[in-house]
Amino acid sequence: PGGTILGYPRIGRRRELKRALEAHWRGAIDDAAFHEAARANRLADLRRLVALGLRADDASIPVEGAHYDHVLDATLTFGAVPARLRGRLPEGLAGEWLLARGDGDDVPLEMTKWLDSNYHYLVPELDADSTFALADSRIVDRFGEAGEAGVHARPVVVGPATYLALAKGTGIRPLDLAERLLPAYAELAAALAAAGATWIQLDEPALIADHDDATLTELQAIARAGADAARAAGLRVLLHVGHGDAAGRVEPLADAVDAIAVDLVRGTAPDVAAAQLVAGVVHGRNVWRTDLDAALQALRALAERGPVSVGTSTTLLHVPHDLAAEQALEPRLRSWLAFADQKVEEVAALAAALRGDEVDESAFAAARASIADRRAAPGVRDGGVRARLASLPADARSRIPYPERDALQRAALDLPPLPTTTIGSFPQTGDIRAARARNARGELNDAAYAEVLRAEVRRVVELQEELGLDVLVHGEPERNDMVQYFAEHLDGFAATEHGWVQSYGSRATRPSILWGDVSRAEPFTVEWIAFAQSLTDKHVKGMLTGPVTILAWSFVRDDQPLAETADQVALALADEIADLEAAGIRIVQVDEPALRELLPLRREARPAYLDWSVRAFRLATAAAAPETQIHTHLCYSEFNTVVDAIDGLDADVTSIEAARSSMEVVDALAEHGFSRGIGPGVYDIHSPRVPTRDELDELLATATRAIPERLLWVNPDCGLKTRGYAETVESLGNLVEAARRARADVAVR
Ligand code: THG
Ligand code: ZN
Repeated sequence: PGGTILGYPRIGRRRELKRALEAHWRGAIDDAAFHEAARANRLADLRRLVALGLRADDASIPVEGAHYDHVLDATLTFGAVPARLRGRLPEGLAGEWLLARGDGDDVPLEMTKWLDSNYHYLVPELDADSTFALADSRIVDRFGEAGEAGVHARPVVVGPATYLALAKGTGIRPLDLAERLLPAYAELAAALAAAGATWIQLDEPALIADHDDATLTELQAIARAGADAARAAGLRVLLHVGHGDAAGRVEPLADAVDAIAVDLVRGTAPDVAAAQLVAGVVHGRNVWRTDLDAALQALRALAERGPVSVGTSTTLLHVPHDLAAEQALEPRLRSWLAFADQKVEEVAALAAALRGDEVDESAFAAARASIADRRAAPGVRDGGVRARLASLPADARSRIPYPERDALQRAALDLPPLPTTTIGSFPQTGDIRAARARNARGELNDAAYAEVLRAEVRRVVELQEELGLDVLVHGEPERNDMVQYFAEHLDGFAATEHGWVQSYGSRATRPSILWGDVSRAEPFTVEWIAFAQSLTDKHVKGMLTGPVTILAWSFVRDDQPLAETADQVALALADEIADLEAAGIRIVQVDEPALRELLPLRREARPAYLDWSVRAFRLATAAAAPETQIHTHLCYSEFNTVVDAIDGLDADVTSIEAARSSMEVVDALAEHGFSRGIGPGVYDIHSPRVPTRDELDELLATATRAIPERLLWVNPDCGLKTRGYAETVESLGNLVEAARRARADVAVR
């Protein structure tokens, strides 16, 4: 192919797929109507890709089009039903939704992050009795359907090495099931060939992640066998890895495939002369325009080594559909950006230039001008921000030693043993969302909207007092999304109107665009926290999002190291903390749920990441008075890889997810000798179930066995934003009682 992309957003330009999914789940549309909506969405995307300049006749256009998740599609395609549902998984959409969303006692497949992206996939559940066969025709059908749009497409499927590497095995090692799985890939390839397909794209990003040598060799062998199976059926194979440096990982596969798509934004080109190199020079993960001159130069250099074509560095799943939808974006900023559709045009322009025909000089000139303009634009470099960072005092990242702070805080805060608190957000009711939407449409004026929010804060504070919680929160009704809210109030950021990126299933976020030097013009959380504090004698926590999470959930400028950008965000947060303190707030929580998420896939890159991320957090928090208690919250359980970093954050209190893993993390912390305040979540907020008295007692007892009582806090796993009020009230009531019983036990001992 002349130019290609490795994947395209699937949720629809106006989130049509989200609407169809949720309508079907509500029962508002039937199966046929859902399928029709999903099909129309896929066909619209294919036509769009042709219009944008991809060739329709030579498998340049990928077709994937999952309803919910592409890993789930592989699970369904190969009939890999989890043991607990075997023999009773409903046919069709009902079965698909059962795996994706669960129903009653049938829990859904676990969801976890796709490599180092913000996309969450459904984890295959495999065991010794797992079998695989071509059980579902969706991949074949979608290839045929593309023909209706006049597109001879390239079907995409997760490759066997990656499918197994991302699976969870019970009683077996998933990779040991390769022999059983591969024939199912052969069946799929045969069916595609019979339907007229000429190429298949096997996504094998697992080849890029961190593995010991033996595992890497094994993954390579499985990927090769998958390619062999496809070729045996007469298909040509595009092996797509993406997600970092492919050099040293894919060379042994070069003779087994026809083309290899690699990420040249974050990696180097492997020497794969036997196969065509699909050079991923257009960034699939960010939204900045490509430097077309530099890309073309790189492509020409590669072309001297062997056959080359133009590609994106990864699928475009991780960027929004189309910049053209962003009419409210500041025009100058807009001129620096490329969303999925603009990236397709970049690929097409580069492909034409590489072929040597029809060089679109205007595209190259526009890219050149855009990059020069961005470099020189006001706000991209702010002298004040830079001067402040350059002249940080030597102690800007350290507080006095924890034991001294701890003594001061105990005296200042007067909290009971095993203090109870929540993570920050309370249920976002339909009323709040509706008021926000009406305010955005201009139907509810700002004063009236603020009154709705204040009424909610009042209700949340009263509720917490009634429940008897010790450290209160204001509930965050004013925040749409924790990162977006910050981006809207800090200089250097822009928000989009329609820039949705799928997070999981029907859910999406609109990542903010961090384009310039970051600073804070004026306080933006103080008014809310101070209002809540005025309603109670208990302490109200200030609630902030940490620098790493703000970066992780935004599209971040690519013209300086992340460490530098993180430090700028940190200083803006430090300013907010200072103002919270000045308003009388004694406890401030700085959340870093994404600390683990940004952790590089490759081990060798981790120390540098952990160093800058920890330093940024400390810069945000170290200027707080020693009496001010700094909390942080992290949203995951498997955190052995970052436990040193958590320690390095030097927060006074850290709350973490623990209930779902029955407090396993507590042992890891105890082993590590963690010596500051810790709140292992005793209640799993990801489920509407109300935790029982016995469960809470049991989890708290486990925690008190491993962690000194003087360090222990009692809190849920995470924020309550997605929960309903009824279950929240009941659960928190049980939590407070459990803490009281545990306190009594402690007093007896
Ligand atoms: N904020 C941001 N990024 C995130 C999370 C977040 N990434 C990781 C994790 N949390 C992803 N989880 C979710 C959970 C819910 C939703 C999105 C991501 C969600 N979205 C609404 C939807 O799709 O309908 C839209 C919300 C909105 O209006 O902004 O429910 O918390 N930045
Ligand atoms: Zn959380």
